[in-house]
Amino acid sequence: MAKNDVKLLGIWASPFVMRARISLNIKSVNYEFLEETVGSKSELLLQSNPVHKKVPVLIHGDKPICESLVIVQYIDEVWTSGPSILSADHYDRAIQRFWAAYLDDKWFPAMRRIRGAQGEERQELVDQVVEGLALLEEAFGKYSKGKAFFGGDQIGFIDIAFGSLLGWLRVTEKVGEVKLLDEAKTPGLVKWADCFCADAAVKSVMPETEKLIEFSKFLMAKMKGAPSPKN
Ligand SMILES: N[C@@H](CCC(=O)N[C@@H](CS)C(=O)NCC(=O)O)C(=O)O
Repeated sequence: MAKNDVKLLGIWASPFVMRARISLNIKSVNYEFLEETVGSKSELLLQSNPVHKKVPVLIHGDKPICESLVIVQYIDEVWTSGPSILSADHYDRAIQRFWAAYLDDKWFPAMRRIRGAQGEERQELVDQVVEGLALLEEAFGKYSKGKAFFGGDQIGFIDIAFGSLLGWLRVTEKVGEVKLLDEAKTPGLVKWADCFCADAAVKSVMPETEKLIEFSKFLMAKMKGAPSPKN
């Protein structure tokens, strides 16, 4: 596949964009990364994702594919010669999609609200996120079967869906001064997070926590016209 046949519209700090990048790395697909400018949407983005106008968008040849989890599944189905991301078993695939949907619909929205919340609302969000991590710890024990990843020996669909959120989890822990991934309560996930971030497919695209913190400050100050920090 020529490099120009695959393009990815994204923003370096986006956890959703990271899912596509990790998947392309797993499959050893060359691609061109087209960085969007925060606060303005390129013509190509508006044309490629007219419904949500969000990144990531994968452009394969001249065909756009939107929504990070759809993109990961597309990559898995198209580049079959690389390691599989979803299981071959139908039930296991359903379970993997279930947890990815839980992360996107429930867990991540609660986690991202912690930093801006206060008092009782904040405590409720922290409790919700910690409860979710306990469920994920249990799921990890069940699906990893003693191996490093939810997907077993190699990174799979739940690993990508969840692992891409780790950078922003760390930002919340640091800026929000709250411990979420805890060695005592979620020892399996703590170990899993280390393995995930150390994996060759992830290392080059997982931003440093300090850079994400800078970026989140920039987002908050965006109205004042601060320049965008680059990865
Ligand atoms: N559900 C989408 C979420 C994508 C998303 O929220 N992307 C953000 C960047 S992290 C975005 O493009 N935001 C721009 C906007 O909301 O206008 C996915 O999984 O791809």
